[in-house]
Amino acid sequence: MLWRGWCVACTPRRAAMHPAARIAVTIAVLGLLGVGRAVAQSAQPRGWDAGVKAQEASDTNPDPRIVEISLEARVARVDIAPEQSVDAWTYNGGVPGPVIRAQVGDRLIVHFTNRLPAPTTVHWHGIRLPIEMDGVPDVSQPEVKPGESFTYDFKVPDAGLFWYHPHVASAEQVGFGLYGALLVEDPNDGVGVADQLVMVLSDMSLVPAGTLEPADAGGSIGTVFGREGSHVLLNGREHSTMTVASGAPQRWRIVNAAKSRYFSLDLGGSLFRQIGTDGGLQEYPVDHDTLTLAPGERADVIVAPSGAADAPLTLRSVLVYRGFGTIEGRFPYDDLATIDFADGPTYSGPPPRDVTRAIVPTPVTGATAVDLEVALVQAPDQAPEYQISGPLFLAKAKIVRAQQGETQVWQVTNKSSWSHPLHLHGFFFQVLDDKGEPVRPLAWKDTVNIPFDSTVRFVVRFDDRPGSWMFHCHILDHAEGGLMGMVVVGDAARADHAHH
Ligand SMILES: [Cu+2]
Repeated sequence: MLWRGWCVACTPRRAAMHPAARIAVTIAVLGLLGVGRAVAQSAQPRGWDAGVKAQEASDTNPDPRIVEISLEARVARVDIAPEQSVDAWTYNGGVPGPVIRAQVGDRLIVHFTNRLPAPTTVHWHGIRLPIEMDGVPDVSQPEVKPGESFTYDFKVPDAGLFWYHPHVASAEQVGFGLYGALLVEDPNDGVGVADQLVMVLSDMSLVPAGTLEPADAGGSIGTVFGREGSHVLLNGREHSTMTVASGAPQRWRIVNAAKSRYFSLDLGGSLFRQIGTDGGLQEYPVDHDTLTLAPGERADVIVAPSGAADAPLTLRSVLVYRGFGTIEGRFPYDDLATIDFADGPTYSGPPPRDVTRAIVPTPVTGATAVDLEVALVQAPDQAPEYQISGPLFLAKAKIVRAQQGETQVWQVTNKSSWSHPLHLHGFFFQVLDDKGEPVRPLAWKDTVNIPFDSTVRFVVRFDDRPGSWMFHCHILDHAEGGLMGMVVVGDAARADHAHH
């Protein structure tokens, strides 16, 4: 059996050792030339993912390197469980919105129309795009008002799983159902697992009458905790079923699109082999018993659940302790999906290969130190409020400045009693340990969890894309509640920054 696209990721050592590798390289090169490509074949029964798969966007552009789609935000009736439908806020009528698929380097054109009763925008989480396409109102574009349209048009420079969601009243709009996955594939990534499932994890809160719960439920306490939905969803359904071949490897591309909930996936003891994270493949695989994703984070994992036809597995999410009040008195897990095993022999094909990626550590020598502190403050007779502060900030504007090409080491200290997943727009970073060394395996991140009472460091290089880039907590209630700032990259920063 041949595994597709072995050439790009394989090491010279591997190619030299293994004659089969040379054949695979030749075939992959022929594939690039359009002579035919070695493609891993499905090991799953027909229709194995029909009960869980998300809708996909249709590309109307005949150019193979351009993906052109229409995206409409509108209120629509969706079924989140067999006995539960709700008028949600949707992209193209579904929750989640359609999976947008592109190949690395493609141009993506999205004709967006707002049919919601409120203004909105679309932010492309994790994509290293120009600021004009970043979807932040008043910073990169005006709000798209009801009835208006906006065309997003940019290249997707990196392979990985990304996602899209509004950046206007985001706690409300994401909570009401506005999010979708953007999968940028590298046909030569060498992973060689044909069966792939995009998983959008989220939740939604309904009042007993079956309508959406208002986004301000619970008042300022709800904001401080971060509101978690009453219905936990995998690709928009409260409970799904898939039927798989026992032991056959499959690739799951997972995004946590919930506005506050952390997910920690459990597959009944079956391992998650993580091969990638926010910004594509990581340096080498790591096995996990449970796979934890804070809001905004992504994981690329290989799983090979095995069992008998009469003994299904359950994919569930166990509670994650993200601070006081987040697990106490709550049911310890939520079931996401049942994994049934098809009749037939256990998979006997080759195991998936070790997927590696050469990532160069970003040099920290000469980097500018940016120290930030997150705290919960409460003035007398005022609601408690998250604040982010630091010596490089321009007081209340919460602005960090950077020159194009500048490398910064951010040290973020969380002095509050709850964890915060910090997301930086437009740029990837590498997480550092407490000695300033890069955390292994090396990986590109755009969202990192900062546990309560702890400090996280990361190194980021701001490239040649000037602009005002947001950073904020991806517990969207916290972002709306003040845990948000901005990095101004480029000319505007220069004068102010002479002392570096
Ligand atoms: Cu937060």
